Amino acid sequence: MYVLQALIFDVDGTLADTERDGHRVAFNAAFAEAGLDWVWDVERYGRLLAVTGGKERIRRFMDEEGVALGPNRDPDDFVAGLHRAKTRHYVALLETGAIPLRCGVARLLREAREAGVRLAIATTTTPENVSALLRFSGEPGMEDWFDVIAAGDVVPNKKPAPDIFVLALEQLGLGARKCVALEDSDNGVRSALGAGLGALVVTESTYTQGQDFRGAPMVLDCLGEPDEPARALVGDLGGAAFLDLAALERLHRSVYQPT
Ligand code: XBP
Ligand code: MG
Repeated sequence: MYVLQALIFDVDGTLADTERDGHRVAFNAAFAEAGLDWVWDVERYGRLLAVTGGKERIRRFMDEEGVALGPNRDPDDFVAGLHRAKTRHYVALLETGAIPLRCGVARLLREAREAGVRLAIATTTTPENVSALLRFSGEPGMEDWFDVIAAGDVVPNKKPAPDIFVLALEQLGLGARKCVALEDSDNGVRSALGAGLGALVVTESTYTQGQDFRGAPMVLDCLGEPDEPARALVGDLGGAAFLDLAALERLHRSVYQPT
């Protein structure tokens, strides 16, 4: 029986490394479809990722480029239309199986489920994207493994604001001290810590290596597998090759019941 009662997962960069080869590609496909000559290369997209939320990111780009729409075009409608097209392209990309779950994710989800530890999601991305990722990159029915999926525009403020984690905790009906959060980015770390989730594991992703994860008691390069050991950058796995529930329980205890 575990003291920790739930794991709250971020999606992009944590469940799967989606940004560079998923979202970015889908944005560019939506821009091309709309007849725009905008192209977000890997480097530019990396800078734009400082802004969470796809619509907000398009806005930031338009501001940076000084894009002015004609007097009869409503910017919100314009951005919302582009973003809907991007989501369609992103889901189609996931359907090809192009974006696998990260190393160790399916194993840890399965272990938690078998042990009766509840699962939740707290993400900035659009709910449709979460369903598609779990369906096409996970396994059938994986979406139902999660008691709570808090995603997208359901909260007024996106990460690094704590809103989405606060909502996930409310919907779980649990206090932060009963949970462990898993994230990949500095914005996500700020959000989780802001919601009181001190038991927090970061797995660095393609765009977040070397970011400022101050306050996170554990930072890994991935969750790991028996044949693909994880490397601890902050904290330690006690000699284990991968992060499992026992390691999460130790982390939880070290944060909330320090000796
Ligand atoms: C990361 C985000 C999202 C995605 C794009 O989400 O900031 O905006 O980059 O998805 P997470 P949308 O909290 O899971 O790391 O275009 O649907 O916003
Ligand atoms: Mg993320």
